[in-house]
Amino acid sequence: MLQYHWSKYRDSWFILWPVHAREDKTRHSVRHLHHPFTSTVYFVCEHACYTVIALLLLVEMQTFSLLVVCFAATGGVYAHGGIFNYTIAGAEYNGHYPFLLEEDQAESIQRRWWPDPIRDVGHPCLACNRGNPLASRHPSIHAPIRAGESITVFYQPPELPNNHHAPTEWSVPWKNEPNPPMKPFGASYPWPHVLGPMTAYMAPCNGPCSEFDPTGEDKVWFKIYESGYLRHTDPSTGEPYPLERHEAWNQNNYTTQGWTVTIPRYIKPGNYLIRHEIIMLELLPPQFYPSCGQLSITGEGEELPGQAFLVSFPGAYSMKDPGLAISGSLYGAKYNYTIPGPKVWEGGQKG
Ligand SMILES: [Cu+2]
Repeated sequence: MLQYHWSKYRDSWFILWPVHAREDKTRHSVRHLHHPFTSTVYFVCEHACYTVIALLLLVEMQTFSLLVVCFAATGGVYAHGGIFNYTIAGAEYNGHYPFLLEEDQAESIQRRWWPDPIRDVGHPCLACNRGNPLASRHPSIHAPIRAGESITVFYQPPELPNNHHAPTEWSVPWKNEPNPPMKPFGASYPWPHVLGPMTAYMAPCNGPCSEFDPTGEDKVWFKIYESGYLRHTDPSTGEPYPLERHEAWNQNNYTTQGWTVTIPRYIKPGNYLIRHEIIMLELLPPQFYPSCGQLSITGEGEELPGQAFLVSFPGAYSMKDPGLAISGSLYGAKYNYTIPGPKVWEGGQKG
């Protein structure tokens, strides 16, 4: 039996594990944070087992310390997150909620997604994620927006309907998928990650986006937004926050308040996919959380990026990219970070 400490931090339950204790990197459900005040490694509970423990511990919190014996137990239940709602040119759109059956939901602008992350730069669903069970079709709705207007996305899960039906079968669309994949937590599970870059890409659908496949070797994607390491100064030290600190990343703000991206001002009108992506760098391999929404863009622009800005998914990333190779090693890393992928297309901002 081992001694653990529990604490509530950023609305998540954490377990404090002595730093010399066993480090199990094979279990994704565990993530590590280096506490600034103690030489202790935090392991975040993402298992249902721990949710039960956490509830039990609510009673015991005053003691701030107790014995836990089932830490090694692994459930099959994971939960992560993604974009649940969009505000596009001032109009609100529900996303396609992954913890509800596809046929139980109204049409959405969002392609069906899966909160369990993608962990491979070569994953065939890296472009637009995948459903669980897999989506049987793409949405037909496109959100209207003028070039130069903005889109805000929200990672807070909505309340579940009382009598919702959760999926009962799991999809394993690829050999490297975890088995079993995520089982939805619904509204009980807010976005849990902080450390890593945020990027947004677009791809022209050249017709209805419901008939457009943006995956594979075709270089159709270009980046319109990126935010990585902020290099903000820690007032208590006068030094930049290191990469392991929440304050060093924009996720710290946007995934709770909404993340706003502006459509390039002079982009050529038409139907486009917009792909928001957060990469989680705390573990190796890194975790990719892409999500795609369908837009119908109007405006007077005529611009599209040149070949140098275009990438494919998969294909845009390599584990040799410095911004991905660093995953799992943020602690003690230097004060810089290189966001993976192509340069942001600035063309829409000229004029
Ligand atoms: Cu996660």
